[in-house]
Amino acid sequence: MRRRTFGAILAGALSATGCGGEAPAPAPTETAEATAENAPGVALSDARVQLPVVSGRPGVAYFTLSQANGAPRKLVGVAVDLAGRAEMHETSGGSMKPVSEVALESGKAVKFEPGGLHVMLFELDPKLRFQKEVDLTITLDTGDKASAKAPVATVAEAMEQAR
Ligand SMILES: [Cu+2]
Repeated sequence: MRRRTFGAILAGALSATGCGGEAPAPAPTETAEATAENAPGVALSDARVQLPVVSGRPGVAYFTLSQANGAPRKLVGVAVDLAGRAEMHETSGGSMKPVSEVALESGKAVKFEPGGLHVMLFELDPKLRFQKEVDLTITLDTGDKASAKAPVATVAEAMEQAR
């Protein structure tokens, strides 16, 4: 009985330290083995972050996500280190609106790129300006995640690279 209690306390302590001092994550279910690196069948590439011209304005992030196989999935969230909040948006006809999910299909790539789908980054940590790259993490409707290193560029640098 005593052993059991100790085990439960230990498990609680471990899960609390696993998420950086924030509220403990919900107990993992059947996707327990999924980590930030192994959303099955999904490839995250070409991730990049662009800082705003004027500090205090939102930044933007782009990436390509593709699904090699399996049942259709949905992209439901994006997070970028040192950005307090990230929102998926879609530009069409000169204006943009928030998008809550993006469908993924086997064999197709979804591109977040200038002029189309993009991620707006709000509440930027001033430290972001001094990073060469940060982690960009996507979340699927299954709860699976995938991460990639996203180089950080100022708008001027990004324009230079695009020439
Ligand atoms: Cu936007």
